[in-house]
Amino acid sequence: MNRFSDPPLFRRGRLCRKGQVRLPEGARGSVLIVCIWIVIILVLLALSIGRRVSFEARILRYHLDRSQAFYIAKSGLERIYLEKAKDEHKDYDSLSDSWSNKLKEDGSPEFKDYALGSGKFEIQYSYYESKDKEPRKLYGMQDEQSRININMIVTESSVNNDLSAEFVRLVSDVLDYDEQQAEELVDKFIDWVDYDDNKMEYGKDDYSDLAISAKNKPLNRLEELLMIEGFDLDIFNKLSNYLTIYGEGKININTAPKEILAALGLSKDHAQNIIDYRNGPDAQAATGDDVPIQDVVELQSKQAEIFKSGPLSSEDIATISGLITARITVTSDFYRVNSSAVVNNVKSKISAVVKIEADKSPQYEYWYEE
Ligand SMILES: [Ca+2]
Ligand SMILES: [Ca+2]
Repeated sequence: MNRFSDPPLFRRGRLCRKGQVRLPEGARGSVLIVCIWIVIILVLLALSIGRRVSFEARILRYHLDRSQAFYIAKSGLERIYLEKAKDEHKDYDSLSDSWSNKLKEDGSPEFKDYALGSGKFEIQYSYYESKDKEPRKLYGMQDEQSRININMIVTESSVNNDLSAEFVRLVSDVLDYDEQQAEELVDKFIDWVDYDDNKMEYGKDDYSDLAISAKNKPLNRLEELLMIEGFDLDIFNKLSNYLTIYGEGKININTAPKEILAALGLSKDHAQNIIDYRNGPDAQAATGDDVPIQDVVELQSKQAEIFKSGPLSSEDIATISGLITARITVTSDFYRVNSSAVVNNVKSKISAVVKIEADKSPQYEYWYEE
């Protein structure tokens, strides 16, 4: 037998069987403790890897849900544009049209909780009829031409005095200002956007005290009003529902709130008459019995039915005639749309202002994702 064939493995150990070593008592305990530690470390490692994998899976799930929610919100936009394209009344746009507030047979809104894929979307806005009435939630697009476009007040070379007078009337009505206070605010707005550095009577074109200068260009966002002296958040919030910077300027008398109709130069009674007429017998906007004004000339031809507060004076007739010629319409090309979608509690929202003309693809004026 080779003397090297079965060497003792440990000098202090005792050979018991071929290849095995019996350790002393103390050493055997140490090996057990080491083994337990190794097992503990392996378990902790497995737990930490498991946690990390599950965390990453959750993140991945969130991103998948978020991306699905975005595309569902986007589909919501396409769905409501289809409603506009299907609109049977091409000659007029009103609050009872299906793009504004479509109701299902059971009376519930079509565009609330609209199921699509693994989620749902909702298209909604607040309809303001007048400052004395609580706004109402409608499910559809909002007519941007129910608002005054304040970017039209100033051109590169001049101020449109008729449009600035409308803004003064609106400010005075909505903020309960007297004429002087309203003119001061509007003059400051005009100086901010007009192209020169000449101060209006009550305006402010020099902002060097704030180390800035007036923009001297049209607004790109309505929120820029907050840069102008005199406009604070409270004033902005009260006015912003009536104002826009999009569109070509004409006001749709089927969708405009009372304060806008009055700002155009109509008396408050006559503005209310128009709203009562278009709301129909149930005195509620965006319902089946609404009576949309189908042509601006109805303000003349149907004046007895529309202006129930009393016969029109020669001055009223002249105002209405002027509005019909240049300022009002019963159709709209510009719309505001808010589409929010939810997939597994993950939300995505798109807000947009879009120009929709017959037989043309929609063109975006504004787009915001959140
Ligand atoms: Ca200026
Ligand atoms: Ca109605």
